[in-house]
Amino acid sequence: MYGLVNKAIKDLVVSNYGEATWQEIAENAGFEESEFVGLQSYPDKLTYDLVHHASKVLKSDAPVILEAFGEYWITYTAEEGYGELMDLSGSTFPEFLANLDMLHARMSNIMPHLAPPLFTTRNETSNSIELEYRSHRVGLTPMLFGLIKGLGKRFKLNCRVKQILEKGDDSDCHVFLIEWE
Ligand code: 1DX
Repeated sequence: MYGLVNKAIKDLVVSNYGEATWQEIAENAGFEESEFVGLQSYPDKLTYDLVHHASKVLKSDAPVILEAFGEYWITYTAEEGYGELMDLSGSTFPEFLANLDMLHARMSNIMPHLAPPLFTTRNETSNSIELEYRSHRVGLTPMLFGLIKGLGKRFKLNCRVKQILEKGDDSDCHVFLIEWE
């Protein structure tokens, strides 16, 4: 994944636990450089290792960290220069969700190593929507809960997210039911 992802993980850890805690996590994960380069592509394994070692050091389950990280990603990227990209992706919450592939296609044009998941929306009502999520990465559905909640907050909505389908033998996608007031 692009270094921006690892930078966001670092930023989340440093702002909540301080630089020393981050140093311990980075060292345990075998990351020896002092910084990540946001626009450089890194092996996915590094990101998984960072989450794994953050989980050990912070004594918190990996899914909890992934969910917090997903929520953080929305505000972090908005502040790191991708706010306009997000503004262009929809003026309402359901519209943004429906445009996720377009957002990723825009990024892929300039970031050829982007390996984004695929999203489809379905069964939209006035206060709910279902989101299909297909990824070639495993284990990241907890992050999706945080991403969706963080995105809802960006639209000043408090939403509930529940997973209604797990990827399995019969399906290649995870499905989330998203509801708001
Ligand atoms: F619900 O892979 C709301 O590297 C959502 O299964 C979900 O392959 C918002 F640095 C800049 C850059 C770069 C900006 F320039 C990405 F390169 C992308 C900013 C998306 C905002 C996907 C990140 C692939 C890296 C992936 C979970 C789970 C998608 C992370 C969240 C808005 C983004 O994102 C999986 C990669 C951006 C950028 C957004 C993503 C890669 C998402 C969302 N993804 C790179």
